[in-house]
Amino acid sequence: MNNIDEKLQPIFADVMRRNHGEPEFLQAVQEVLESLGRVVAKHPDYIEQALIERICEPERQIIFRIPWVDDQGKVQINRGFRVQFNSALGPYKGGIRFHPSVNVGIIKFLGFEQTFKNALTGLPIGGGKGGSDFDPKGKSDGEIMRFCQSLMTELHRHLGEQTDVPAGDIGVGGREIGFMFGQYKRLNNRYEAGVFTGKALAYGGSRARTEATGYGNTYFVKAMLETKNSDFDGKRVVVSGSGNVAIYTIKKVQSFGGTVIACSDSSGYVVDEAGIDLDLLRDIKEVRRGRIVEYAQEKGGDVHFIPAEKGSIWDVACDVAMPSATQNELSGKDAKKLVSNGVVAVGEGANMPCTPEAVHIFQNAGVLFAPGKAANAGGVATSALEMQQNASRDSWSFQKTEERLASIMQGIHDTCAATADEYGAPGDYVLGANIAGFVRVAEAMRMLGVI
Ligand code: NDP
Ligand code: 2IT
Repeated sequence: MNNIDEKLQPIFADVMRRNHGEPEFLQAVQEVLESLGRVVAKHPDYIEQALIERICEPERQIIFRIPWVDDQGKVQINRGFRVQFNSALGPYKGGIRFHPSVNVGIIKFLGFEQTFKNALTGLPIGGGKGGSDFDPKGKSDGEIMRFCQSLMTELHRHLGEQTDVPAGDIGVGGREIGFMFGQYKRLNNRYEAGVFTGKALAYGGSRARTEATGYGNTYFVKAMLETKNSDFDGKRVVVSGSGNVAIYTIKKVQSFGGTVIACSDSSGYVVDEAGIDLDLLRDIKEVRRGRIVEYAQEKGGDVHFIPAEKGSIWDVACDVAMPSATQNELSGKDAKKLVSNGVVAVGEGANMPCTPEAVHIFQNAGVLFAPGKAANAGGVATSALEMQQNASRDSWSFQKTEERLASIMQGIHDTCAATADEYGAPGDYVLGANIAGFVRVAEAMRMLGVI
């Protein structure tokens, strides 16, 4: 069963009927609807005007074939997706994910979350997400390029700086964005810098975009700790993953005086009680595209690697947990362990990394809990700053861009906290984020007629 208000039960039943077989999408919708009971009590017209039903239905879904030729000359086929979820606040905006687990339900859940996240930034961006079941692991640069070009040969017709603006996500970083933007530019014969974000500085990227998601989550957790007169200084922190979000979370936590003692990839995790050596981690992950076990092998001493099948990174005792790998990576069992080990704050760097049971356990135990759609919004917010720089043919300093990011994150924190207070649930950042994001999108949609 669920905790959805009875007035909203028919809406959820309909969403389940229309999207069966898409558990992640239903999980994301359920979580938002569980927060909206108090909103419809105040605004019955959201139900009368079918605003909630409309927000749960993507505006457009594109599914396409991606044929490409591997280094052996063999033809390979992958499936591509772009879900253009909601454009009430601006052009569709959201990343592209390359991972073998990608399917339409995963991209829909991400596009749905993105819609509210983008609304929370206060910037003019709608919500969308894309991806492919392509597995970039072990592929050569030439294979990655041919794949990205083939993907863009279809996707380009659906994009545009005023229409739909992708960026990176799991498996998509600067290299892939360069290949996709390059192909878009050829096909359209236009230097339309604002059609992609996460670009390299050399061709229209923004300073601090690479760092933005991890830095932003760290600013958000810092703001939560401050409400309890606390900070990162001297705290033991565990960050899962070792990709873009994880690496820059580790960097910012360290600069605030915290010690990150563990990180991971899909094969397992490493524990380094002295604090993760960021230069070594970045060399392994960003330069060599290696595996996390190499960190333990190269560090030696007390540093050890635990394979994924032998244990969970959430068994490591810590004060702050920042899951930054993937959806549903932190279970109810993991949450119980973290609570029994004394965790005080959790900030979701990834999208929906904690299962609903885990969220419940944290909130019931009084742990400060920041949901991804608020805590990891710094990435997309800085993407919007990149679009702003492209539109004005400008390039800001790192300091100016980071200051904007920090103030946006403080603003999102304060909005979530104030909304939770207003709706009678002080300290509930999940409720605050869901309501504040939803109301912004719903109000814009209402003014635009029946769209
Ligand atoms: P990366 O591809 O750079 O890194 C992903 C990391 O997570 C890798 O360490 C990867 O390990 C691990 N991982 C991925 N899938 C799984 C899995 N199924 N099981 C265990 N580990 C896994 O991606 P990002 O850092 O960009 O993204 C991480 C999360 O943050 C995602 O949820 C993404 O949606 C979210 N996010 C990203 C933003 C961005 O700007 N990049 C913005 C906001 C949210 P391995 O290499 O072994 O696969
Ligand atoms: O999940 C996300 O917010 C992202 N992957 C970043 C999206 C973006 O457009 O910068």
